[in-house]
Amino acid sequence: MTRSLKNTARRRLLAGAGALALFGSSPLRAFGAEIGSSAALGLAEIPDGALAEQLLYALPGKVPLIKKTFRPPNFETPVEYFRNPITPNKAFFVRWHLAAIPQVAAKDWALTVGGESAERELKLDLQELKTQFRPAQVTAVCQCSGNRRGLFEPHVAGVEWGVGAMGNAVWRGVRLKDVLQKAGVRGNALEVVLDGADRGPLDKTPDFVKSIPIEVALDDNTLIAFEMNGAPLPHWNGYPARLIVPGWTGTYWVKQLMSVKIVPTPEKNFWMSAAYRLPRGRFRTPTFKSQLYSPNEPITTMVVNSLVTSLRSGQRVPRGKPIEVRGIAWDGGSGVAKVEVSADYGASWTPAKLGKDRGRFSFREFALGVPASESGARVIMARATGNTGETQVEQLIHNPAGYHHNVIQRIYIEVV
Ligand SMILES: Nc1nc2c(c(=O)[nH]1)N[C@H]1C(S)=C(S)[C@@H](COP(=O)(O)O)O[C@H]1N2
Ligand SMILES: [Mo]
Repeated sequence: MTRSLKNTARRRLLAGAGALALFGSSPLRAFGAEIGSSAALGLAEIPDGALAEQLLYALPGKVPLIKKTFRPPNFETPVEYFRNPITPNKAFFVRWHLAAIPQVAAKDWALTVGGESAERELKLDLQELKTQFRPAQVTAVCQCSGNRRGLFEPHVAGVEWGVGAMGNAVWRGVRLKDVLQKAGVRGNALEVVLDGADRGPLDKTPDFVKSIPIEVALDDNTLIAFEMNGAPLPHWNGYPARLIVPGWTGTYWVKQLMSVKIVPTPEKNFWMSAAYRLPRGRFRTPTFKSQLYSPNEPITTMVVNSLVTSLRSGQRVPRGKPIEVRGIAWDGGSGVAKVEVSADYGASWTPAKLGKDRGRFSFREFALGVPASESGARVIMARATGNTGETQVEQLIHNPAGYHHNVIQRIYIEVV
């Protein structure tokens, strides 16, 4: 390690320690809150950034989560929960755009399937949905497009998420494909439009309606789920049924799903034509071909990413014992090919051991013991690569809405 690097590392270490000291004196001393600060995550240069203050709050049925906004409810999962490759329902993040979220009772709920490109209209209650179609299951990451937006430099507007606007669950339900085929898919079908029960007549925000390409709707992995990790979906995560679009960012995973329409033209409501868009060609993710009517394009699949869950910047670790670098990695559905760890600011990389393969849409655990025979400052980095060959970036790829943050963490620790 060069002298200047060592000095930088020390400064960061102190900055991280400062942020930790701040939490030490607060009543909200959960480790998740500490590790959630931008400095502790090794993802921001400034320790007193947007994420330095973390308020924990428990919604009904949830453990205390990091509160971003109350109306609409936006709550993120503290890092400590990501030590489990499956995110518990009670700790799963909550993201809504509209303030009026109804309590939906199973007995009152029905799903309407129709649209101009459907042969017929169906109305299915929960029992019919569960019994008329073959069950299907997938383990998949739901991550908000704007996860880590709060770490953008320069800053962008929106919910200032840390790293916890994501979760991994075993989703069980039926294939959207089977439901669509029961309604009959006409040859001119282009998109499938999804609407949930949430809407606010008093809200100025337009109703939250999303569409997906017909090929994605007909993919075997796209589900209408009514179970999450073996239990009914929590209210906050879309009870009684939601869409699961493995590999695609959370925005398409419409909750409290009420209406599915097969259509021959692109859906152009606000949530498709204005929100959740990226400058065209900036990322190497698949293109949503029917939505290319403006200079930007809809976000589609997630970019490859990882999160170290065993260390935080500012931490001191004992000399003579390997430094345990553990965490999770995921991508947009190709599956994690490898995770490499560096303890010398990226000069050399060592492959970590990957954990159990739960399928290509799931979090994949990784672990590596890094020798720590000498005392001094270290910079720990982890870099995931997907089966497409795509790897995490060193420099943020900026975009106006603050999506796709997958910058490699730089965690400053000290071996003592
Ligand atoms: N009905 C409805 N579904 C929705 C949303 C919403 O506002 N309303 N938000 C979407 C977005 S942007 C995300 S990131 C995910 C979040 O899922 P979760 O709250 O279960 O974590 O839900 C999606 N489904
Ligand atoms: Mo989102």
